[in-house]
Parts: sequence; C-alpha cells; structure tokens
Amino acid sequence: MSADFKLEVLKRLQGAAGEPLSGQQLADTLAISRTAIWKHMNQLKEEGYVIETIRKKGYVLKKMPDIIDVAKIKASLQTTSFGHNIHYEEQLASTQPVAHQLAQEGAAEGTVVICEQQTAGKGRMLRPWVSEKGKGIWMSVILRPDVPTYKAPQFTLVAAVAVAKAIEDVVDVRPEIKWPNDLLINGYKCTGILTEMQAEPDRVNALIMGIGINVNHTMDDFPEELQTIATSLQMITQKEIDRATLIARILLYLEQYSATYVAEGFTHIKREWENYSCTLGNRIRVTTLREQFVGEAIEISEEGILSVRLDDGEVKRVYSADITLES
Ligand code: BT5
Repeated sequence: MSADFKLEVLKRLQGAAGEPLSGQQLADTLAISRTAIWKHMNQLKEEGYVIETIRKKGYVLKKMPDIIDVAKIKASLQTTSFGHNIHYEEQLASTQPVAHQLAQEGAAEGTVVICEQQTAGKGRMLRPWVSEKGKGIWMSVILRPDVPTYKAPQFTLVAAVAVAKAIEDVVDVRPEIKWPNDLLINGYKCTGILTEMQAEPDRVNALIMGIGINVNHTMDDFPEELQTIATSLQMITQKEIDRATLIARILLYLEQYSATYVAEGFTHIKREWENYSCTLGNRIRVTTLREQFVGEAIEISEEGILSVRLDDGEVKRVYSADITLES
C-alpha cells in the first residue's frame, strides 16, 4: 500500500515537470496525511532522487537516481547470448559469489550479475575493491569456454582488451592495459578485472569474470587512499556516462573475443593487447608472493606470461604478480 503511494507521489513529481508541488495538494489528491507525504519524500531521497523543498511552495524533483537501466542494456545488446540473462541487485557484498552460485546451479554462458553497490567488493589476493553506490559498473559475467584449465588465466587479458575497446568506443578515451588486470587512464586506475575459475581436474567448467569500472565518480567519491591512484571515466571526460550503453558494448566484445580465443588461440588478441599495453617496453617493478625485482617488460607469451629482462640480462617469466611502472 505504502509503496503504491510512494510511486504515486513520484509520478506526480515527474508530471509537475520542475514546478513546485505543494504537500497539501498532494495529501489532498492522494487522501493521505501531510506527514505521510513527507515520509515518502524522504524515502525517495534515500533512493537517490534529488528533491528540493521550496518554502511555501512545495517539492520539486531535481534529479532522478542514476540507476543501471537493465531494460536499456537488453535493448542495446548485439550479442548471441551474453547479457540475455541479467541478475540485477541494488546491493550485494560482492557479485562474484552470487555468480559462482548461479554457475554451480547451471546458469548459461553470458549470465551477468550486476549491482549498484558492493559492500565487500573483492580484488585479487583478498584485497578490497571499493564499489561506490550508483557510480560504477560492478559486474560478474559467467563464461563457459570449452578449454583446459591452463588456458584460463589468459581470459583476464581477453577481458582487458574487451573492456578497453568498449570504453574506447563508447567514451572516446583510449585506456591502457597494465598487465595483467588493470586498465589505466593517464596512469590512474579506472578498471580492475578478477577472473575466478570453477574447474574439473583438467577442464574449465566456468569462469567468473569480475569487472569493476569507475564510471561516474568525482574525486570526492573515492576514499582518500584511492584519490592518488584511481580515476573514473567521468573525471576524464567531464561527462556523465550512460552505464547501460557501456555494459552492452562490453558484453559484445567479451562474447566476441572469448569466442575468438577459444577458436583461434591467443595470437590475434595478443596483438590487440599489445596495442593497448603500457607495460611492454617499460621499466617495471614486479612484486610476486616470493620476490621483488626491477627490469624491462619485453613481451607477453602466447600463454599470457610476462617476460621481464633484468639489468644483468637474465629473463624472468612472470605468471602472476603486481607491477608498477618505474618511470
Ligand atoms: C582488481 O584487483 O583490480 C580486481 C577488481 C575486480 C573488481 C570486480 S567488481 C565486480 C566483481 N565483484 C567483485 O567483488 N570484484 C569484481 P587488484 O589488482 O588486486 O587491485 C585491488 C587494488 O586496487 C586495491 O588494493 C586498491 O589499491 C585498488 N582499488 C580498490 N578499489 C579501487 C577502485 N574502485 N578504483 C581503483 N582502484 C581501486
């Protein structure tokens, strides 16, 4: 009942098209008390509607909440299967465990879990991923490639290319890929990718591809510790970005590039990856679980492994690590 009134209040605010709507008038037409109207206004504000109260005149709807428009994603999709099944939630601890659960229950390839806010977003190695409400794209995509497990790590690179290309198309900014899973713009991180796997002894059963993109953040939306390392697409372009359009494009490239990788191997995608890379040819500091060293990133292999030449000429092959650019 009360939700219906809230919807009625919202409809009338929208209908007023920027003109103030008096609380008394609203109360009379809906036959509820002014206190009830006030409560509905507060609830709408909590949901992200910006409603201004003008003294003696009434309420004005200034801004709708920026929520991800799932219908719009579906309407914009150009895929065969990716994104046809979307689980949308306002808030989750993390989209990853939900996608894992769905994958275990047999969810089809291309199933997407997406939310407005993660309260315990995950990076690699149990690091936190900060996922501000309504600002970013926090999603997990279920992939079911028919490949042996050793081919799974390259999917992080496949996803990095897919997301970079989608951002370039939709936002007209060219991100750089920092091996293995970051997209940077002007040296600041705007995207992180986390690939997790469900596997039989030697075959991949499902990949849970976690993609986090800072989209419409302003600097103040980031906690202080991220302000010196993170950026958002809006901070770069000074424009609000439509998340639904970007998501649809990411799903298109993710579908295309993962199919290419499965059918033809890494060679074709590797070339694209190299074009986006800010890692290759640069001096980098590598931190693995066991050691730290500095050298020149010289190539990635067909398996997605990074080769680093140390100052004494020794070449190290890096499977998994954090890297920072030295200069
Ligand atoms: C990543 O890990 O970059 C992978 C992030 C994956 C996030 C997605 S969102 C949807 C899905 N559901 C999840 O729960 N996770 C995935 P890593 O390379 O370990 O980087 C983590 C580090 O990035 C942190 O230690 C911070 O320094 C930094 N960081 C955290 N939040 C950030 C943000 N919003 N923007 C930029 N940097 C961030």
